[in-house]
Amino acid sequence: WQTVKKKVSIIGVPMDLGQTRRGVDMGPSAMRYAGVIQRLESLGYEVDDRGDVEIGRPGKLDVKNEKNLKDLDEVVKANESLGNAVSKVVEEGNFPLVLGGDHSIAIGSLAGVANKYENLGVIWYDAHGDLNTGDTSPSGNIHGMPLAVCLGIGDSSLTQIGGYAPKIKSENIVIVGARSLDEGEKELIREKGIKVFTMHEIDRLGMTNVMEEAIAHVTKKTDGVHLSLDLDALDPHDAPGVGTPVIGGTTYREAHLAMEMLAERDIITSTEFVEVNPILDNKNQTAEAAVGLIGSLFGEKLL
Ligand code: B3U
Ligand code: MN
Ligand code: MN
Repeated sequence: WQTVKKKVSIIGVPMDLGQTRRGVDMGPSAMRYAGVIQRLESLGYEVDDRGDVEIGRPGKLDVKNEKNLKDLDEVVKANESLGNAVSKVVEEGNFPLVLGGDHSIAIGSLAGVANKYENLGVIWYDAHGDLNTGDTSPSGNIHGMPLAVCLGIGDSSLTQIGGYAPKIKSENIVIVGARSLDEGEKELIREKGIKVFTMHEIDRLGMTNVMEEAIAHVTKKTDGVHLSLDLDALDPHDAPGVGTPVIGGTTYREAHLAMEMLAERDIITSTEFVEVNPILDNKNQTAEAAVGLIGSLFGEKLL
């Protein structure tokens, strides 16, 4: 016998306007080139590649406005389209796999899934908190803000994408792999009581215990869990092709273990893999790592 496997719908988002290093728009191509479709098909999934969401080109790139939100209009437009595309996938009963693009696209992914659940949980696997707003951001880069936006914090043009806010509640979030948090982000984490497993906890408890606790936390009050995986959570040795590498990250093996534990528990209902930048990469190593992790998340075993 074979268990019924959901059809996986892939949506590419060649977004690079949420930050200032060009090249991350090629992330979806790099992951397709690294064989993401074949990898899922070999695991028995039916895969339906819906192509890429269109990204507008502003006349001038990286222009900050008085709100400290770079290229805001195009980021909003693309995330509205992504939200609609993801929403359709969920309504058809398929599993949405979103390929980025910079992390600002999590706003659209979550806009498309969050209203399909009573209480959506989120695992934010990232070196960063992505909890800035225009007021706290040191850069004005919207890719450092999506988790705050999904909590309903920030400019309403972002928080209202998909027509509703907030998308998620602070008690249903867990951040794993953090090692670069800005002051405003730390304050928000304390104020909202957001559960964070920094690299300190991963070193101290080990990835197995961290993931056990993370899974317990994120499934307590929820009826679905979105995994938002930023490749910069991995150590730059294992994932060099990212815009903002931070030394001292999770190893390739720890990341695989985390994905394998999520597969065993079968809790993930939607996901995105973001921040793969082929221009900064070493022979597509980071896209290949991403595809390997996607394999583990979808149930691939070593034996
Ligand atoms: N926290 C910083 C840096 C950053 C956030 N996300 C990434 N980098 N990838 C910021 O600009 O908000
Ligand atoms: Mn991120
Ligand atoms: Mn990051």
